Amino acid sequence: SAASSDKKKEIPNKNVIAKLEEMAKNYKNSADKWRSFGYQKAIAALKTYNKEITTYEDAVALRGVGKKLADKIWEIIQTGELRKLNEISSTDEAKTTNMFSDIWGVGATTARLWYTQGHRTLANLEKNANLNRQQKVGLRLYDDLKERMTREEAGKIEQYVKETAQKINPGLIAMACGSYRRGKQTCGDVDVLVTHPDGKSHKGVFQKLLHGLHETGFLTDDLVTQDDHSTQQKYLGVCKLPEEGSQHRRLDIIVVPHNELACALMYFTGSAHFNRSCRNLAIAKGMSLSEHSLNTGVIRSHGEKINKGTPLPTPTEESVFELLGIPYRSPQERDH
Ligand code: DCP
Ligand code: MG
Ligand code: MN
Repeated sequence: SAASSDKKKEIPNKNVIAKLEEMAKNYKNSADKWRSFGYQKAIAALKTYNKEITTYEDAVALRGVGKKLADKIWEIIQTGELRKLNEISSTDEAKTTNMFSDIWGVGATTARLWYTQGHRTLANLEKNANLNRQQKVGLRLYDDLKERMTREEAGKIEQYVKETAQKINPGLIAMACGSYRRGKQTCGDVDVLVTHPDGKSHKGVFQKLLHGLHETGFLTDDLVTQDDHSTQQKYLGVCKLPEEGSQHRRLDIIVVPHNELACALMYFTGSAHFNRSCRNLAIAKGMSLSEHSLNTGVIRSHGEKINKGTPLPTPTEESVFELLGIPYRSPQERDH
């Protein structure tokens, strides 16, 4: 029935994962990175497990989860709450560093530094802290950027970029990857991949596209423009739809050559956790996977690459899965 298929789509242990993610974030921001790693390992194990935890034994049996963490998982399942989280996140220091690290371009170290320097509010940071250009953008657009957008709005942003690209060259392909392609109902940003099927007409498009998007006022702020000697170009910035009342949204754009499309598409679709699993799988098979290619004949010594191997032909995402020796997974099935 529709109801049971709805249920299937829901992430198992959603509340447990959310609470453990909060714990990891709080420990990261309080400089306890080892504890934070511990929680991240448990979150990864839970996501891979992908079934509802119903007994304490289920929790202890999770890979990388010891008794103390299992107790916490069990407490969340039984009470819906975690007392330790309420305790560590309620201090003035935790609240302030969590708020600061939500600014785009601000990591845990900077957030803590500002706290020790006596900063307590965003207004105070704006007036007195030493901010770089990106952090200034992040702070100015704080409320807009920390909110996720609807899938519908992400689709409109994709469309806007696509139309601008196709005015430059009607043959260009522009598609939203990331959480949008994985079918999520909300998106943190829009990740647009641009390429051209003829394998050469993508060249020169990157700068023209950014220029076109700036010209109409669609792009409001640049964060990172990476146009070095790589085959792929990458842009991180902020855009705003021309509609009345629209908010600033994060937009990422990559331009890739067509022969790298499958690996770029797979990388940019994610999730980050899924990418990590695929890369580890490739390593275990003497290969290496990047956003550029899947290489075979890679030689490693003590984890270091001695020989980077040779790229295999990967005409489609399906071919990448096949070469890795795993069944194909649609984007919707790549959350973990
Ligand atoms: N990516 C990755 N490793 C990272 C960051 C990103 O492999 N450390 C890849 C996988 C991501 C994709 O890039 O899915 C896009 O990155 P985003 O940060 O935009 O993440 P998502 O689109 O998945 O989620 P969100 O809705 O939060 O943007
Ligand atoms: Mg994204
Ligand atoms: Mn992104």
